[in-house]
Parts: sequence; C-alpha cells; structure tokens
Amino acid sequence: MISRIDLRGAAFPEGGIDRDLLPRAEFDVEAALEAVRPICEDVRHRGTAAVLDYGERFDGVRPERLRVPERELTQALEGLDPQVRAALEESIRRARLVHHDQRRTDVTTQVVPGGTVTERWVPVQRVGLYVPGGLAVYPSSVVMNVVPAQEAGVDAVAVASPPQAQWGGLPHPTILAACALLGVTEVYAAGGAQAIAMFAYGTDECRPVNLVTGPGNIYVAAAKRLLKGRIGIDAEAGPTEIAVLADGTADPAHVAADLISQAEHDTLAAAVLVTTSAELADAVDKELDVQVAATRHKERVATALSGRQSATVLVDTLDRALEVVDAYAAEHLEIQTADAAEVAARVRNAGAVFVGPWAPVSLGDYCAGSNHVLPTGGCACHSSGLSVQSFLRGIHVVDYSRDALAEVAHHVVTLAGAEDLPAHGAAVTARFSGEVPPGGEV
Ligand code: HSO
Ligand code: ZN
Repeated sequence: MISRIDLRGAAFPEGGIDRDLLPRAEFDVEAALEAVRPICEDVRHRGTAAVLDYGERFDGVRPERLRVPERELTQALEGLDPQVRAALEESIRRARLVHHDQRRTDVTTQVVPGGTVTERWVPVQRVGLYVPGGLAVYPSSVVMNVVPAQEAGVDAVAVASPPQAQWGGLPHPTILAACALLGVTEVYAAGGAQAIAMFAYGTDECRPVNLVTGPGNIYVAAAKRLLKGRIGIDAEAGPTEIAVLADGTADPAHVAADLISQAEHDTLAAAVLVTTSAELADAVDKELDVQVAATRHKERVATALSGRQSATVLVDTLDRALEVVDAYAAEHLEIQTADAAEVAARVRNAGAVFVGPWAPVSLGDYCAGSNHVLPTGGCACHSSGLSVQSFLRGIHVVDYSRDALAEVAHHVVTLAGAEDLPAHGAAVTARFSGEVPPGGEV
C-alpha cells in the first residue's frame, strides 16, 4: 500500500539530501491563483452579495446573511453534546496554559547612557480566523486559532467558516458552539477564497482585518498568497503531513495507527515512515493492511497512503534518519525510538515533534496544549506553527537624549555620506547648528 524508498548504502551528500528526492504532495498554489483572482476582485467590488453568491456556487447553499446571528451561537452551545463540550473545554484549557506562557515581555536595551531601544510587543488589532469545512468538521481548529489570538491580546477576533447546506447555510453547529465557548461573537458563514477576500477588503457586514490565519484548501491558500501584503497571513497551509522516525523498538501497530490518523484528513495527506529497521517496515506494512481495511474512511486513507506523497524510507543509521526527516521538514514528526527525547532534541526541522510512544499526533491535534496549525510542504525549515507570536508585532521604540545623539552623530554622517544620502546626515547635524559634534561627548 505504501511505497518504499531504500536509502540503505546510498551516499548522502555533504550539506544534506535534496528534499525534492523525498515524497511530497502535489499542491500547486500558483495554478489556483488564476481561479481565485476574479473571485477576490468581485468580492472587492460587490462585497457581501459576491460572498453570498460564491457560497451558493461552491458550498451549494446561499446563506441568508453573512454574519451569523449571536443567538445561533448560543443555541449551538446549548445543543452541544456534553461530552464534546467537556473535551473542547479541556482542549481550550490546555491550549491556554501553553499559549499564555508564550506571551512576550517588552525588552529595553540601554545602548549607551541616555540611549535606549525597546522592543515593544503589540497585538494585531483585528484578525480573521479561517476554519475549514471540507471533508471534516474542525471545531478544534477554532480553538487553535482563537486561543493564541486571545492570549496575544488581539482586540477583535472574527471567524469565518463555510456555510453548510445541511445546516441551513450556517457553519456547522459544533464550530458555532466552539466559538461561543471561546467568547467569539463575530462569526461569518463564508468559505474559500471569498472568505479571505471578505476579510481583506471588508464588506458592509464585515470590517477588514489586518491578519488572516488558519488552514484551508488550495483556493484559500491561493487567496492568501494573492492578498498577502494587504493583509498579513500565517502560512499557505497545504495537505497535512506526518513523518515517523522509528527504530526496531517501535510498536508497528502504533506506527500504523498514527500514519492512518493523518492520512484520514485528505487523499493528498502525506504519511512518511523513516526507519532503520526493515523488520519494522514490514510489520508496519502488515498492520496498515489490517487497520486500513477496518478504518471508517478507508478509501481516503488508502489513496493517501498509496499516493506519491507517502512512503517508507529505509536508512542505515539514526543519523541518516535524522538527515532524512530534517530534509523533509514535516508538519508533524513522531520519534519512536529508544532514547526518543535525545533523538528529538537533535531534530532541526519540523512543525511539531512528538516524543516517544505516548505522544501520538492526534494528541497534539486536540488536547496536548500545543497548536495544530503548523507549517506544511517543507516550510518547517523556515517557519513556525501558529502561536501567540503570530499575533504580535515587535515595535522598536528608539529613545535618545541630546548627548547620546551627539556621541554617535559623526558615525551617522559618515554612513550617510558612504551611501550618498547626505540629507540623512543633515537631519542629525541640523540639531547641532549644522555642525558634526565631536564623538565621545557623553
Ligand atoms: N492534523 C491536522 C489538525 C486536525 N486534526 C484537526 C484533527 N482535527 C493538522 O495539523
Ligand atoms: Zn489531524
């Protein structure tokens, strides 16, 4: 079911292996840009009516209105299964613990006597959080977007999620209930590129936002790419990925279950096992056959596991395994080896690392306290998952006294001259009657 790449005995190039040699889902955001451009333009010009029209076209239902009335949120919470409510509350509680601790304190550096630079952390004022519809319902993604925004101190949080025909054009009631639990009252029945355009340009029902976060399909990713700059974005999320780095000590049944758990998201989801043990690889293959046949979304899972984006990679040593997972830079990486903590500490590139046999990815999807909005498509080599930091900006506050400026003025004038920008120097000397003060006065 899952293909095999045998790198045993292969020469690994100095400086790391080429990540293009490793399996990856086809997710061509560029190709979707042309499809979303007219949608975004239309929303820009026609506003709410355009968003509703696209809801009708793409989600198969025209919501009565874009903004979900607050009473719908309250009703959804009242109708929520008590067990789901308890689980969501625990998920929120744990996420708050972790994200609360991510908050930054302002740091003031005294550069010279009388000269300080403070990095002041300021929350983004208004954010739009996207919660996908698609093949599953994602109240957990409401938690993962809203909690860091709230902990960062964002003033206004708006949520958009596609209208559902089955629910009379409202987003799924569990999404609405999760919003209510979190105290979010501004919710829109909007999905796809039109939701991102609504957030970026604003309509008569929705004021424009400064930043949009949250995963979505390829059209959401394309709209984010198109509108980036006008709005900030977190990332262009692609299909979900799990990599498992395992040795002969791993339990094949658990490894298979974890691979299946993420393959369940999407036919394009990627499941990659990197192992030093051919015996484990064989045992996982057997487990996959048994477990896939028994799982609810077996077609979807089988397509994902047999797709070109999924593979078992055999290597000779743990060092090689680490090179492979670093090159792959998975959204989620499990370490199922002896001394898992020690191996995990050596990982350079991953959105989140799950250490040892008791930390499956699905724990992190819901209830670990960590965030599940993570970099995909290899972006974990340069980007982080969603956190409080995603909703903050660091403003440098520069505060210099006359003497502190005088001390360094000659250097400013020199550098301005070196760049042939004498007016920059003049802006300093103008404060000292047109003279360059001698350095070292302070
Ligand atoms: N694994 C997904 C998140 C998710 N799983 C939500 C279940 N619900 C991407 O990290
Ligand atoms: Zn998941």
